[in-house]
Amino acid sequence: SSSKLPYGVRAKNHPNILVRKLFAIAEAKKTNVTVSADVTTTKELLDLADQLGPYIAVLKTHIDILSDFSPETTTGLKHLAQKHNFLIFEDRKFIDIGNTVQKQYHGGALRISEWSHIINCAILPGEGIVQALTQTATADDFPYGNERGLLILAEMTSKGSLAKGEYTTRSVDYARRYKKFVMGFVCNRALTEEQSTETSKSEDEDFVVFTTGVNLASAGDALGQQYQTPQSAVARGADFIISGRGIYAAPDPVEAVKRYQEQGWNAYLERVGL
Ligand code: 5BU
Repeated sequence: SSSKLPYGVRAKNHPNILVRKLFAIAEAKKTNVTVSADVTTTKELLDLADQLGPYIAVLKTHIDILSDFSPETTTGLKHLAQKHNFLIFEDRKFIDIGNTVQKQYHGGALRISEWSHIINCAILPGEGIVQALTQTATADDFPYGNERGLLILAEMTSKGSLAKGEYTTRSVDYARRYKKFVMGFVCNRALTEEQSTETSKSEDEDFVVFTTGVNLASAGDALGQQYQTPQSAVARGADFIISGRGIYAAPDPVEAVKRYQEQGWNAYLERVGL
């Protein structure tokens, strides 16, 4: 399966331009780390992005937790993404009818489509949510064309998560149906062998796996979060490991991100046999 192939090979063959860019960044910077920058002021967010930028492939945001969000927040983020060569992933988890999510994604108060390369959605509303977001991002007048992608939230890390079984299988079905915009999944393992009666794996399919809940120092938190190490996440199929508090709340976030980078990268080398 594609998880045994080096990022560089996947970059060359991939039909989706944004995925190519993502794998090329990983290869160039030797990192599969996504930092979840869950701080609550613009200054903290931009400082973190500038400090950690050299060691990450993707910066994940929750833009709605900032107490002082303004256009300066996203102008700053875009600038730092260019300076350090990383992608931005707004973890907005769209979950509504198609007509609503189109307006939440493109336009609105947060203008997410303008600055976030990667977004995600849950499929609780059904296939229509994926169809609607794909329609917006592939329209002739959509200004950011090939530089945007969608991850389907196929599983969650929290205790008792209901994102399993048929929900997860459907996530894979919809990804296969809307490959133009869907680049992969947020999930806890490679889903490439997931098969339903409706869709089956195609020869050239190569979905990207982002795994959250990565932490070297802790097994979980008091609110149901469950952690694993970079090594175990990558061994189970993560192409990109997402860590928040393990990095930004460490005494020295730069020292921490370098540790996650090294461990995530070594686990990747081991998985692909390099
Ligand atoms: P942490 O500090 O590493 O626990 O932060 C994890 C981040 O990933 C946080 O922003 C969550 O909103 C996000 N997350 C998650 O923890 N688990 C999931 O299943 C998904 C997202 Br989807």
